Amino acid sequence: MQHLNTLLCRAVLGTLLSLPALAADKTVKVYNWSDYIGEDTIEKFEGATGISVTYDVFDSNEVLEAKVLSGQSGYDVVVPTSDYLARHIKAGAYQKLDKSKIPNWKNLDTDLLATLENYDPDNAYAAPYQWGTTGIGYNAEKIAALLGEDAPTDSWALVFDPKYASKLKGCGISILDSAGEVLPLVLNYLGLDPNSTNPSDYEKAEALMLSVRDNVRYFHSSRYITDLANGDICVAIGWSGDIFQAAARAEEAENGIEVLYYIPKEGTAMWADMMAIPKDAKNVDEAHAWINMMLDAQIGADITNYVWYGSPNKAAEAYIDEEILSHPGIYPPEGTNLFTFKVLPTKIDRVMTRTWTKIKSGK
Ligand code: N2P
Repeated sequence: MQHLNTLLCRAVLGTLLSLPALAADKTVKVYNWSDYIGEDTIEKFEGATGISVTYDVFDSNEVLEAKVLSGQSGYDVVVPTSDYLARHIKAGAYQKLDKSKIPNWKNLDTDLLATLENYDPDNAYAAPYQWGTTGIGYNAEKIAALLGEDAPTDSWALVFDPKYASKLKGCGISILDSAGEVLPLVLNYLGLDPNSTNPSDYEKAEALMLSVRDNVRYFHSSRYITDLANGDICVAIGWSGDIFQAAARAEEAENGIEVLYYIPKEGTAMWADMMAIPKDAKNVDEAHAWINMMLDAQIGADITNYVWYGSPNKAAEAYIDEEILSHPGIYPPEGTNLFTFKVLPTKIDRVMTRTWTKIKSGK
């Protein structure tokens, strides 16, 4: 009897101790872009799966790349842009996805998946998360006051032509801090191939950037959201959804600031950010559960409705606000002048990094 009691006691204790321990053991470490998820997405995932989430953010592919290529990212899911993804796949940085653990894969837009095969053949390593464009966000009132009728609010000239940029110096210009994001835009503005492999093209881009450098308040890839919303800067080269989020924040604050976004007529980059599982991931099942949940129609729509980036999820469209689906800045109409990033040779990559350092230091 005594023996049985001890056994029972052990069994009960064992259950009590091990169950919560097991639940607490289930975690997933996610590394995503800042300002890029729905308000309650993490909470919903935790509630539905019992997996707890460690969620860290970055604001540049370069920062993410350093971690991923070190082979010790410390994360289970990361979200590089498709051209960076391609490079990381070649370096052997990711594990293949097990699609049998991602039943929501069927929700994805098949045309988009076909395009993404340029970076990831057979879509073997990554699922699209959100996509968007890079463009210009500006404070409507300040630009009108400083440039009047002349304001080229349909062109990169607003920032890339010293004639205009010099007049905006005082109210504040910000530019994304990324060679890979900005140099292709400058090349494209100059009428050159945005994916040029000719080093002398980068000299031309450098010369143009140095001609406006003095007018630039800062290079940063996330701070502009708050600063545009508060009126601390008046122009930003930034990502579509981030600028719409700045506009929404200004509206909520009722501070009288109107933030607008445009895709310059000379053309811009359209990109997609991709969910992938690094080789060193410790929680591979949980990583698949995360990816699967992000591809749920309602969750996908919640994300887009909050961050105002395009959704790769066809099934989500039924739940996405009409205002977003019909917005030309989010779902650009046919005929919009758009290009995509290509994977460039390592040599050119180095040229870009050096060029960027020179531009930022102003020398
Ligand atoms: C979100 C920025 C994501 C877009 N803040 C960059 N590819």
